[in-house]
Amino acid sequence: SSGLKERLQELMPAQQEALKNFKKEHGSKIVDKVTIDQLVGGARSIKCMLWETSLLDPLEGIRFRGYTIPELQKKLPNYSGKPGDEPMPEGLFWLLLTGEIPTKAQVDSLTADLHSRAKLPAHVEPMIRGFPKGMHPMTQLSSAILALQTESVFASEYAKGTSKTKYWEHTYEDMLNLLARLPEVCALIYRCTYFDGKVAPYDSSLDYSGNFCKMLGHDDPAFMELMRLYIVIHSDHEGGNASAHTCHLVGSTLSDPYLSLSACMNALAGPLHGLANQEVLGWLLGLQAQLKEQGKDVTPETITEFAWETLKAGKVIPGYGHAVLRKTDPRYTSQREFALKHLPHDPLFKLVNTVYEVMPGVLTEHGKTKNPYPNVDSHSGVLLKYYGFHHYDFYTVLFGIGRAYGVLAQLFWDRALGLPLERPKSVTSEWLNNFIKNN
Ligand code: FCX
Repeated sequence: SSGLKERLQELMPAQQEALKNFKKEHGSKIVDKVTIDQLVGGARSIKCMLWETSLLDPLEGIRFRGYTIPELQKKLPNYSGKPGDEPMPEGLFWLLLTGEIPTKAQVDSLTADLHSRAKLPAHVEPMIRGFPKGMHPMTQLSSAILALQTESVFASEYAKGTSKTKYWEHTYEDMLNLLARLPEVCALIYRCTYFDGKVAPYDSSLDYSGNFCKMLGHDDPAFMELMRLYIVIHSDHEGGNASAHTCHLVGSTLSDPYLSLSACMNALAGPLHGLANQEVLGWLLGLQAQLKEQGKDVTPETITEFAWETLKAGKVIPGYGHAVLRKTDPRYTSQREFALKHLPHDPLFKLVNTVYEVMPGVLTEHGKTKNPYPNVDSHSGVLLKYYGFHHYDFYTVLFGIGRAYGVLAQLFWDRALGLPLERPKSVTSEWLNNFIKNN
């Protein structure tokens, strides 16, 4: 064992007690009000959920257990031990769960624990191999996670009549098994969708990300570094975003972590959410192709023209805007810094930079979006493509691996804290009309 479970067991009683007492003392205090705009408009920014692992500030961006991305890059252990290298997702997971920065030895033992749990049940590989050609990789991922559910400890212990006080323990087992099995599942999807279906053997001498890249067939150490950063920055973005909220909501019915994570992936697969990273690369390549066809150079003026064509066609500019953020996403900035370090002369990176120069102005003039700045999805495809990973309808699967780290860590605390079934109130238009008449 890595010691993580024991540490959580030590931390839990105080957390449970603190929440119980806090509710008792402050339970009736009002933290927010709801306008009709918010009620009709997707519940934007209503504070109505407990989410311990991260918090999003509209201007500063995300903090994971209080730490910004640059702070994580400094404090979390990395694979090489060299300062400046990217943090390991296993270390982030420890932090998300415990609120504590782990040592390298703790991270290594968690890596070893995950490796020891990685074997897939026998029915999953043939199922993935049998998926029809053309099935979107996110559909395959969500289905494969559901198929893994036969192994759920939570579901089988619940069926046997386990006590509420043990939910956390079954959730812990499921979340580690599930994270451990995702690399092979994703590698199978990737190799079967785009190649001959051969997957490199599992390599437990590497860390989680290194082995994952190798199984995908990309064993460049720089790509492994990118994957570490990629998983870390995509992990968690507080609780209200569609994928995180879905996991939390489904889990609140005591559906096990497999059922909850599969549902989370279906939310992530939408173009307004995680699918935007594939849409961004499609948009950039479309821009390049059109300008080439017209014999024009890529300049701020030609990009502006192309952006307006997109907007006038009634479409969004993928990778720009955000439901909460009102400034450039620090997840974008960290990827930009990675590019400046590893691929400063890449033509597509230069294109992304020029888009970044003009797009806030275009979107401001367009006058609709509340945030004209880039989000995480605006940059990720360019980095992946640089390393020869150009199958862009697979990009959201990589986002999914990252997201699994965040939502499963919170799902653990949902069960450890005994959070209840989620059930907000809806109303009809008639109810609203009556409300207005009477108020
Ligand atoms: N291009 C064009 N129009 C945009 C826009 C963009 N990038 N972003 C927002 N708008 C429009 C909206 O479509 C909406 O128009 P409407 O009034 O006609 O419906 C108006 O501006 C107000 O939207 P706003 O309040 O600013 O944004 P929302 O909170 O409703 O939506 C998302 C946020 C992210 C969905 C929106 O900005 C968008 O569609 N962006 C493009 C897709 C994208 O990049 N998604 C990924 C987001 C994220 F990082 C992730 O989840 O991965």
